[in-house]
This record gives sequence, C-alpha cells and structure tokens, in this order.
Amino acid sequence: MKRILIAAAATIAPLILPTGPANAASAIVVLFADSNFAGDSESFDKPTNCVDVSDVLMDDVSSIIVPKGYEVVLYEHPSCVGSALGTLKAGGHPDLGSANDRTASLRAFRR
Ligand SMILES: [Ca+2]
Repeated sequence: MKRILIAAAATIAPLILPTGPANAASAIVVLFADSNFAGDSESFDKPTNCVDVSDVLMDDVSSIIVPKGYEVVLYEHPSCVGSALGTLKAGGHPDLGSANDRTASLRAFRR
C-alpha cells in the first residue's frame, strides 16, 4: 500500500508548478488612457484568453506596455471580435497610431 501511495505522489508532483510574484510581474500587460504611459491605467496578468478593457479605458487606450516574451493583439470590439487593430511586440508602445482610442479588448500570445 505504501508503495502505491509513493507512486501516486510522484505522478502528481510535476503538475504542481510553482507560481510566484516574480513570474507574474514579468507577464503583465499595462494599458494607459493617454500617450506616453500617462493617465488612467489598467493591468492584465498574462491575458492569453481574451479580456475586455474596463469601462474607464474602453475606446480610450493610447499607450501600452507589452511584457517580454509576449505579443498583444488589439480588437475594436469586446470579446475579441471585429477587426484586429494591430499586433504589438514586447516593449513600450507610447503611441498607438491608428489604433489610438479604439481598443475594446485584447489577447496576448507567447513569443
Ligand atoms: Ca486616450
């Protein structure tokens, strides 16, 4: 009986992955209402599923920080439907150009 329990524990253990602030902090997308990372802001931790922008920033996002290892696709409607406004690579985007004040939802992809 004891041997069976040990085998079961060894099977389960790899599924319990460590998660911590260090990992989370490196995967946060930050949106800002104004260009150059100013104004109201909102953060999403690893938004690899579609997320809607809050009412405060809806159609008002003007700059974005994309975490290392990710790309972010912006959409003009909630639930990531409608036209994709563009794909942003990792780094700071102080000016969204033609996507300015049009983002309603977004999704991140690992790169
Ligand atoms: Ca704005």
